[in-house]
Amino acid sequence: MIYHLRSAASVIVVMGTLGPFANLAHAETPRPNVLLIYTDDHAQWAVGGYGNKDVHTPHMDRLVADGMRFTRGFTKAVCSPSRAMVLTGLYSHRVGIPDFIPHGNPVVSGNGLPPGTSTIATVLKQAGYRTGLIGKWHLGYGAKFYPQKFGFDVAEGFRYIAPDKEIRSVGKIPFLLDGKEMPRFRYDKQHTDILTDRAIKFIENRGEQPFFLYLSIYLPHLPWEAIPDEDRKHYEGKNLVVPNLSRHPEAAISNDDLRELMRSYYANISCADRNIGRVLSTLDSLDLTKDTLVFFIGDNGFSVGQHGLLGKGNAVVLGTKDRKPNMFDDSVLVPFVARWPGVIEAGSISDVMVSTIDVLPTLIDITETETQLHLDGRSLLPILKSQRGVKWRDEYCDTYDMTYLKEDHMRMIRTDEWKLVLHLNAAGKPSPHGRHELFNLSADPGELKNLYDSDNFSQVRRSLEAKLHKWIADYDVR
Ligand SMILES: [Ca+2]
Repeated sequence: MIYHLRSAASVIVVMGTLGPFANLAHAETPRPNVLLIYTDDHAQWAVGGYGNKDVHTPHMDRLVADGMRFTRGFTKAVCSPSRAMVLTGLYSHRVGIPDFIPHGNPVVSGNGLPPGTSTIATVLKQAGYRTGLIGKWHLGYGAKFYPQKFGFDVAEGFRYIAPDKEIRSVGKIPFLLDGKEMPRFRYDKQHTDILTDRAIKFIENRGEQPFFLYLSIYLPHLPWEAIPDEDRKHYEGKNLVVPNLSRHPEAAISNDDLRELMRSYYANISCADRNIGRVLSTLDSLDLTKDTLVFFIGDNGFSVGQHGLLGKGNAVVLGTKDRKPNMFDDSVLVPFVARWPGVIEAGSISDVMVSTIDVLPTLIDITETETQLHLDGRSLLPILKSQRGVKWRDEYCDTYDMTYLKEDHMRMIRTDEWKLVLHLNAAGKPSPHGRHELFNLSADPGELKNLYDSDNFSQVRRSLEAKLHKWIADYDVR
């Protein structure tokens, strides 16, 4: 089912227009628990419930079967800005996080979510929820950026980008428990199993309040190591389907090696899936499933051979160290699933273009929280309730300012049929690191044929450019 909306609307307007539905939801299911499962570098194509026959994801597939699957769920092309968007309901340029925040860089390691920024946690805490983050934060490293400063009652995980090889084996980077570093924390099993133990404990200790749990799983982010055999066994000896590299002679890798990479990517996803299953079982055993709204979303997409790349918006050309700044669907399209028994029809599918910026407005709508926040996203509640005739956005625009590794400021507009991406330098001129792109997604969903310079499509290009420039002006993009 496809809905259309012509104009942007602030959350205040959305709340006003959706009042009756919100009241209905409130009366039927007052203040559900909210579980936001965020996997890391997880492309939409890498979930069984989205049609992948190779990957073993029975628990993600259960969420798809029992809830609503969005076929066009967008987010940012890399980690930190994606996390800013889902937590704040704002495009990441609004909070000054254009790219991932590297902890090894002394200049930018002082960056983070601006103190005082409202998040899902501050809003739901104000509404009476107990709030928790288990897992990855990646919105700043110093004490002023601790998750507790942004509404989280509980925060456990690692402050850094991703646990690396060391942390997986001997735990040299301290584990963070409630704002206190635990340098002697014992890593007796895979960190996702440890974090899931903590998530289950958070749910079991929920008390009388409804809870908001942001379960931010580090997988399947690189490096792909130390995954338990029980998660690898699904792929042993299997002739996994991999992208055809014949169109990408620049990719310096054999098909066998590419298949091995795919095996590792899938094993990491299955490890995440198994642990998601443990959390869902906890909800079942505590009789909380029907009272819990679950979002399952990837923080950004990923290519394992698509476009000849390995990675996301700052992917490398396979087998090389050359970076390819991009906003391909494989980098910005993610699994985006919502389950709320009794409210969301099981097995429903929506083709509207939604984004992680829509999550917080949805939660404000559902909980009827009074707020003066002006957010970029809009409430998904009428779509989740399969209301007919809902007006929705006709196009989705976003940016990705790649500022580390290689500089390229990308500006994207995507409709059902077309995608235009401008690649600019810091001065707004064409970037030396990427050509402007125009793809016909109906004829070329793999975004392989760039039509930007084709005279046959110059009218389409100009129309999209005009809309994109209007969005850039309306949303204060610099
Ligand atoms: Ca990521």
